[in-house]
Amino acid sequence: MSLPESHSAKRCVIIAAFNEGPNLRKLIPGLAEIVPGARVIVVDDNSPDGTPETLKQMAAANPLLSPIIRDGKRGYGGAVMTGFRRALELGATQIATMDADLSHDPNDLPQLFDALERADVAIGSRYAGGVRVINWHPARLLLSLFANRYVKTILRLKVDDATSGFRAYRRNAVEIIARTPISSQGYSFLVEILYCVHRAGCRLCEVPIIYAERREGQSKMSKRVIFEAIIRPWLLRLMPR
Ligand SMILES: Nc1nc2c(ncn2[C@@H]2O[C@H](COP(=O)(O)OP(=O)(O)OP(=O)(O)O)[C@@H](O)[C@H]2O)c(=O)[nH]1
Ligand SMILES: [Mg+2]
Repeated sequence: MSLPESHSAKRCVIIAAFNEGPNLRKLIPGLAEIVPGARVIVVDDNSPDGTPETLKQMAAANPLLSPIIRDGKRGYGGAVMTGFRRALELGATQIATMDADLSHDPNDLPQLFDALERADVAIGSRYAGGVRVINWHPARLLLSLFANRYVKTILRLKVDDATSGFRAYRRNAVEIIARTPISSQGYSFLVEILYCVHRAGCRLCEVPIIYAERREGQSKMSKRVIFEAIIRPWLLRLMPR
């Protein structure tokens, strides 16, 4: 009889962070209780707010925390890819990604990991079965809803939230992503890797979550990110298999 996927899972949580010191100080200590034994990989781009020092201090007292400090701000997508590679090296079988800004509730992590019993990728979804977003400006919410409808139509993805960065992946899905050249950075990165695993035949599922707007720190949303989000789905659709 085969054991359930979660029974022997080696779990990793990847957090991309830039200038998120105060948020990381709130987020990281609680993770050990929520996902016992999980490795936490924080990929920071040498944040000028002193996050690298904070992470080094925290790691000295927490053997499950592995900070990776890159040599300058190089984008969200590359940070997550660096985290994926480290998680694979560490032998992880289930890998989650979440933001550092407390928009993603770490208490949802067990549900996301458990959903890997029935899928290769579990998406923490703001929009499956209704909208669950707290404190977003209506214009921001409309932009996000429109972006999702746009992506879903062009790429024929059967999910309601293709731009959520709160996800859990089985190792096989991360291996597929790691050996694929991924070119986007902002939200498009999340769409591109989802499309990549979907095309490779991975099963996707959505787990409803509540998303809260960040309280501290600054958004890294920019015009460049929005422009990329408009163009990229077409480039992906035209890409040969
Ligand atoms: N290492 C690294 N992390 C980044 C970079 N850009 C963004 N991040 C992190 O990626 C996560 C998501 O970025 P946010 O700025 O929250 O972007 P967002 O969630 O799309 O925007 P908001 O809804 O406004 O918060 C956060 O934890 C950021 O700190 C980057 O260039 N390098
Ligand atoms: Mg955010």
